[in-house]
Amino acid sequence: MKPAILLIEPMLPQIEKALDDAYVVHRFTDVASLADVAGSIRGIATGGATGVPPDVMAALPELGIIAINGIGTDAVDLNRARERGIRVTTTPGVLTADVADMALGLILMACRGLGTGDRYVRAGSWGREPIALGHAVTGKRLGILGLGQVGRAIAARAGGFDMPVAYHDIREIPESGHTYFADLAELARHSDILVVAASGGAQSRNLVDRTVLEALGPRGVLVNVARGSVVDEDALVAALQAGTLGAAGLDVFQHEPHVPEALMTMDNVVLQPHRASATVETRLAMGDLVVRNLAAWFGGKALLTPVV
Ligand code: 8YV
Repeated sequence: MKPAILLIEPMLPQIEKALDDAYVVHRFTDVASLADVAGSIRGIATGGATGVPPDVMAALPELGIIAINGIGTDAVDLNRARERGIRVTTTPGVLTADVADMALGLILMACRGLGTGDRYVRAGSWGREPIALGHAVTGKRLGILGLGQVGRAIAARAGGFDMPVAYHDIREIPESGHTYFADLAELARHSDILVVAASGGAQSRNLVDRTVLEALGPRGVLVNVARGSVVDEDALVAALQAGTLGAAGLDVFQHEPHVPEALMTMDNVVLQPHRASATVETRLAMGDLVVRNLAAWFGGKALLTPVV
């Protein structure tokens, strides 16, 4: 008999088919719907931002593995998982390039006003009214918050734009060759563009606060491809409204899919619906890792990419 798993967030049809072939897959709607099958569920597949709600984890006595289709672990209680002996896997490496590409895309859109230009052409304004100039990207000073795999991939791409790179992280990474700032506000003051690539969770909550945004300044650009929780969203909206921050490119938000109403009408803000890893190629590679991690666990073999 096939073992049972819970699919909390939908995946590509090919990936879901592979799961259906190997398991009895229960698609999550709410905890109450789990009641009848909870005792049979031994595995979970879920998204990085979605994770596993605590009441769902608590409702599954036989749970042995959580395979996250992403690199973020902030929506899964890793301590509780450790206590219960539940293994947790993520999908590192395979999404790095896409997320870094998204960061560069948001930088280009925010600085060069690509969204504004697109809307201007579509509105038939070309030839009828002027459009404001954008700001150059090449040569601008780039600050990166979080020099992990994604941060380093962003730094590598910035080299193509002759951007000097500096960063803030928990500790200095001398082999990176980039300038380290132990103080995030100092990094912001030094940077024209600040990209958030730090992982979410309690330790990074609201790291980018009013002080950091003020240090980035009225010509500064904030880009976030990590987690909305790393940026104080109220402070961000206030800074953009007051003009103490120049522009923003945002793929993630504090309470997704909610986006603060005030951002919707700002021409100096570029908005994306949390889709930095959302390409066919990458989602296939991520899904494949989810499938292989689950198969390894159910087959009693070593996990490919465990975090717990
Ligand atoms: C995905 C993410 O959008 O990697 C993560 O943690 O948040 C994103 O790559 C998500 O995991 C898919 O739902």
